[in-house]
Amino acid sequence: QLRAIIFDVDGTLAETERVGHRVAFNQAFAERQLGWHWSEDHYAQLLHIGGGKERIRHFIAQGAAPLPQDWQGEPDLLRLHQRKNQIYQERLDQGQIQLRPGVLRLMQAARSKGVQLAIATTSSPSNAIALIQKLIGPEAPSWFTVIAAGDMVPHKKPAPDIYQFTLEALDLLPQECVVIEDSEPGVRAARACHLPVIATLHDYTRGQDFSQANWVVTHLGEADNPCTVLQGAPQT
Ligand code: XBP
Ligand code: MG
Repeated sequence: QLRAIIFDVDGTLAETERVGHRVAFNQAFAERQLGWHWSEDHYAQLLHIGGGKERIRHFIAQGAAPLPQDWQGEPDLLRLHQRKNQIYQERLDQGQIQLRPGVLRLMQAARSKGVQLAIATTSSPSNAIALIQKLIGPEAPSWFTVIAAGDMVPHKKPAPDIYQFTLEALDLLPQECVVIEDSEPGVRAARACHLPVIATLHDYTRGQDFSQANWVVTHLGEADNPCTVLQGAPQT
């Protein structure tokens, strides 16, 4: 019996990366006069690294990023990331980001049937909460039994930590839940915990390997915008 739906946030609830996080990273880089710019193609590759701080660290470690003379390492990186999140949340407030089809419908249907909702995201808790408050409503955080996010666990997706944490907090078995994800690292993280996964595709993750997902769909679908099932049999 289905007892909980666990949602990823970025790419799953909304397409936050292209017009949200990526633009915010670039603006924070420009403000700090770093001369760095993440194009859409480059960012698609960087998305394999979960977490904003980890993504910047990886970019620097690749050696292609010129560092200014006064760069202080980790404290500077943390300031840069904090500023990125501020810009991201301003963009959210300005209405630059919308929910994907079917997300709200599925949440409302689950709630009406007593199925719990949870969030398991690599993104910072403040970003996840700002997104659901802005796009669903100020009371929306109370819809979720668990909001597991960011640094609450030591290792980010594709490590299974955030899904393990969410399962323990829900106190449910994997087969009593279903996960909605949009990326290969996210699918791998959930499958490592034996959770069933529905992957909803979008342009940024379309080329990734979703062979581990139980179902792959174009999106969650609305009455006037039905989804297409690309992998796995729809359950009757
Ligand atoms: C999302 C991410 C995040 C966001 C930025 O992954 O990887 O890093 O890009 O978030 P998922 P922060 O959808 O699998 O959770 O900068 O707040 O870390
Ligand atoms: Mg995602």
